[in-house]
Amino acid sequence: MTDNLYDLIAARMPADRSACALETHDGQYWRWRDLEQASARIANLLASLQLPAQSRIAVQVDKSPEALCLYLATLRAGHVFLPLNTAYQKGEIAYFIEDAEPAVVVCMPSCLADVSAIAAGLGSVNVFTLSDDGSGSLIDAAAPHADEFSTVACESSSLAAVLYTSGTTGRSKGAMLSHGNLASNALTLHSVWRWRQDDVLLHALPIFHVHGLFVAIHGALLSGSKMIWLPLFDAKEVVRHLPGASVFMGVPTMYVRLLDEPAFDNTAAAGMRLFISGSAPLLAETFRQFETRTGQRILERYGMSETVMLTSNPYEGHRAAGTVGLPLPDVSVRVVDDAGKPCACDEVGGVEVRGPNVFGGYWRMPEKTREEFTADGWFKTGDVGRFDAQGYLTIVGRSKDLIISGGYNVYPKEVESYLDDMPGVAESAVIGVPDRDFGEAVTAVVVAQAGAQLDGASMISTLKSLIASYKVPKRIHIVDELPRNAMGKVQKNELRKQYST
Ligand code: MLC
Ligand code: AMP
Repeated sequence: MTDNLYDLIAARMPADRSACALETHDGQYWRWRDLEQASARIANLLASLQLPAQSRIAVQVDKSPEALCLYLATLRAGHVFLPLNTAYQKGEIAYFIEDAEPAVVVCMPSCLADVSAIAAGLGSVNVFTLSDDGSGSLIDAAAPHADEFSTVACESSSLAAVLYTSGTTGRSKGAMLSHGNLASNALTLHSVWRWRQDDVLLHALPIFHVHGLFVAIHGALLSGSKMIWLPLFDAKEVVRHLPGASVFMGVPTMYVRLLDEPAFDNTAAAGMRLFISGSAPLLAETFRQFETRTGQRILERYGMSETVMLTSNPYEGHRAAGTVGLPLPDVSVRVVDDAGKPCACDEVGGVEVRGPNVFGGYWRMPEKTREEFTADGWFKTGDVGRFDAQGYLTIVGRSKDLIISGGYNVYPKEVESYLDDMPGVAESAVIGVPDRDFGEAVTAVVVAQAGAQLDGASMISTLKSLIASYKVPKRIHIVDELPRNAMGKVQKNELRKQYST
């Protein structure tokens, strides 16, 4: 056995490979053997392409069991998985493909023409399709291949995945995660959340981010536990499947929507062992309402693409509303002041982390990587928090100009750059305002050029053709000028106060 993460997964599959690994909302039944064989066929296809080791395999596809097999196949073949949000538009995809230089791109059939055009400009990129029903040229091409595959040996430091996260400058950065990063974090979570083989994970998250792909899927795979696989989050569907499940993971928006669902009550949740929340702050109010409704206390944890998971409220012991809990056993977390000196208890400062889970750096951005680490090797998360006397961490804000909407990160700078390019726009400021459903709602405040007439609604529809719809402001306010401080810097705090209703 090598340090390839797939070896660890395979070693922990149930001995009985005919047991159910995954069941879909529409009645598909995948045995562990099916996952092994389907991923082997795709791994053999990748091997037949004779790609250099550690080639990037870029994937922008809807959620399906075959997409999971593609992830496993990429690990098995020693390549690097590069998942992309299905909401990304053509211009965004072009950036990722040009930056990551993947050897293979697997896309939704509806995007084939655009992706092929982008790929054609880059030389030898293999393009395949995979649709939400699991059909596509990828599966056709893999079908004749053998359903056994000898997993490629990897070091713990070998790259397993690149996850793009937007940057404060507006340019997305690819966080490079190794087999060792992913394995160590998955094993730690397996133990702290007391995963069991008879658990059933109700999986309703997207699989192109850390939460749905690594935290949720690795949790189930490393425990040999079955997953119930929903194509997307729908509160009614979740309630319908809860009686067959024991673990659920979601972003706070999902918990708010579940609480809005009258059928969601303590009977529906009675068989559940664990509800976990993360990716964005869970309001203490949501935590309390959830407990009142179901008798269960949501376990909140905290992490990010660059580090996978960092802290968690305890499985046994006090789950403190509004906190993200305690550092995971093998993760070091500190809160420091502006001079880098550790803060005292209850003092607010920057959150920094170190551990086997922390990524190796940003793809082809050595400068940026250096900036984000301290001289003594701690990664600066960009989150601001404080520890209490019991060692629980509370995230109180962010030093990075970032909006988190429904668990998706939106960097204002990126949206502002698209707004500023629009005819008639003099300048813009993008802020997050509190929103009951999404936590924060992206909102833009725009100044028109002298004599220009701007129409917020048509600007919104133009933006939708350019960027992922979750980044598009829900509202655009047209104003005469933006508030500035003495240094001439736009006062976003003032705007947030003014436009928070
Ligand atoms: C969808 N929309 C959003 C949105 N999601 N707008 C703002 N923020 C979001 N998150 C848009 C849609 O495009 C649509 O626009 C409109 O809102 C209504 O869509 P909807 O049908 O209500 O949305 P839905 O499809 O139900 O999606 C909501 C959601 C989804 C919460 C289920 O956003 C989601 O799955 N979020 C999870 C994100 C996630 O996995 N994050 C983990 C990152 S990893 P229009 O205009 O077309 O009508 C990470 C690390 C860690 O952060 O710690 O885990
Ligand atoms: P991403 O870059 O998409 O992985 O998002 C990571 C960011 O999400 C973190 O840096 C935090 O700002 C935020 N985050 C994740 N989990 C939590 C949480 N439980 N509470 C508050 N913020 C969170």
